Amino acid sequence: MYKLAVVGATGLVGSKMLEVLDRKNIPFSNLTLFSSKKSAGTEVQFKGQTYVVRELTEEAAQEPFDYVLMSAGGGTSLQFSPLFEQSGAIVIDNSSAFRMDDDIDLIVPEVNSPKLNRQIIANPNCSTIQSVVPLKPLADRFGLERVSYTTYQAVSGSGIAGKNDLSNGEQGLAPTNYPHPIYNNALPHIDVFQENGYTKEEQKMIDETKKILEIPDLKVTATCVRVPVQDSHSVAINVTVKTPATVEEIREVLADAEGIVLIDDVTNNQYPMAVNSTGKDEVFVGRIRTDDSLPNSFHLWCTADNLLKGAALNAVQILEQLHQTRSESHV
Ligand code: 11C
Repeated sequence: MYKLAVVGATGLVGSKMLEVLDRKNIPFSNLTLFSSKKSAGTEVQFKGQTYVVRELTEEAAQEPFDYVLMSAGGGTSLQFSPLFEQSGAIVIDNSSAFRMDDDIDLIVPEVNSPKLNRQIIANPNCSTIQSVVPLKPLADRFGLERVSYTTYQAVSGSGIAGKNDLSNGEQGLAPTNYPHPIYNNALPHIDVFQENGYTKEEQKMIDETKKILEIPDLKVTATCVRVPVQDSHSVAINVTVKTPATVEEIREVLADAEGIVLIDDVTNNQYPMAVNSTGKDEVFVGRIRTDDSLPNSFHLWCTADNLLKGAALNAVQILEQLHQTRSESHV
């Protein structure tokens, strides 16, 4: 039985982590909830018990935990994750603070497993997670040459502030989180712009895809767009494979893959949609067709709940994966 801590327990992703833990069979004996000073003292119900959220301090991060689910932003993670690690915990961190460090595992359980050179495991970016789930079985079967992403990302990716901008915009109020109204609009701008003209979100998709799939020379590009959708990200994936494939073969591979639901029946107007992905664990894939402008190239349309598979669920699945590995090694 493990001692588990959830950091950022009152945020959108932290609350989802608790929701997912509630329905998963992970044996922990002791749960501690942490937040910033501002939210400390909040009472949270979990499995019929009331938990009072504690402020995360450097002292608290030196208490003995087995696992820490961390969803508190990059700065907090940089400060506290190494302290939890030094005290013996394995930290599963939802921020981007450590993702691209060479000794840090960046994990999507359907795709790869941790090597644990460090006891901090990074949970990838939400759009990247849902994209590599279908790309991995295609990489294994056909090899990958090039990937081009265009995303249609929900406002919940920006937390409560993003959701408020959309609902307030509907009432005619000015945005406070985004630089422009998101209501009735589409913003080709997620996270900050870099010198190369790409946003940080686009750069994360490019870099993280190569790291998770372990294909450093994969050609990847991305355009990330915020759309007026409350929950669930959609990604248009254009992929060039290395060996010839047919649409039927791509469908077969994806239909058999773990964590994917194929919805691809255009004669009956059936394809994945954000509204149908919300609240679901799987990644939904459809609109599979050839891209006739390039050899061996295909279009896929992929949706997933960005707070579940894109964040909280993936983090808890990493915990399950670790638990399973530990149980097997004790057999
Ligand atoms: C968004 N994808 O929708 C972002 C949120 O790399 O963990 C998550 C950012 C990240 O705004």
